[in-house]
Amino acid sequence: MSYSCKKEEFSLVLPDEITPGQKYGSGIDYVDFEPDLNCSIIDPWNKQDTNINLDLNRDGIYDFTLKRVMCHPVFLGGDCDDVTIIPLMNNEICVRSELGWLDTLSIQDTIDSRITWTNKEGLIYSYNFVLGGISSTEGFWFNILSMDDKYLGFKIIKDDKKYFGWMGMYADSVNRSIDFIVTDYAILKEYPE
Ligand SMILES: [Ca+2]
Repeated sequence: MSYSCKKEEFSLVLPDEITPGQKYGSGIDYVDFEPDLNCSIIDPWNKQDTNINLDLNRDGIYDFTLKRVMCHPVFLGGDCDDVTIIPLMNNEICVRSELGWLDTLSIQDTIDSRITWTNKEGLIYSYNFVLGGISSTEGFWFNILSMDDKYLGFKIIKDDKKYFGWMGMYADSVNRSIDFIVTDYAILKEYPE
């Protein structure tokens, strides 16, 4: 005797690329942050570091951490301020060349397997000033001053599948400091064919 089990046939499709800033289309999950995210240090006299954990595919597991660390204001040797993004688990971010600086992507670019990925901490902004010495500013984002202009590329790896995505970010000058505002994001998802 043989049994046959009739299974309902439907297959899921996962796109293998996304355009920076793309909000609509099959397999696109778009989220507008309300309010926007700002990894800023409110009171550097009291606390010199802060971070924001992000669960972008909303599965209850953090995917990336935005991090900021400053020198204590009383530190007389100079001034420092670092903003980075840390991929968690096996996730990755798009960087430009060997610098490890987070890349600024625009709508002409394509986020897919061919761009440069790393699962190491990526630099968004680094400012250093040594009293009586030289100041240095690093990163590609501090002069991105308008919204909906540049995007960071990310990749979440789950169950051996790659879910590409982007986040919109811009720099906002506040007094002598710079805030990095994350406005929205989109991530690929599987959808029925
Ligand atoms: Ca997650």
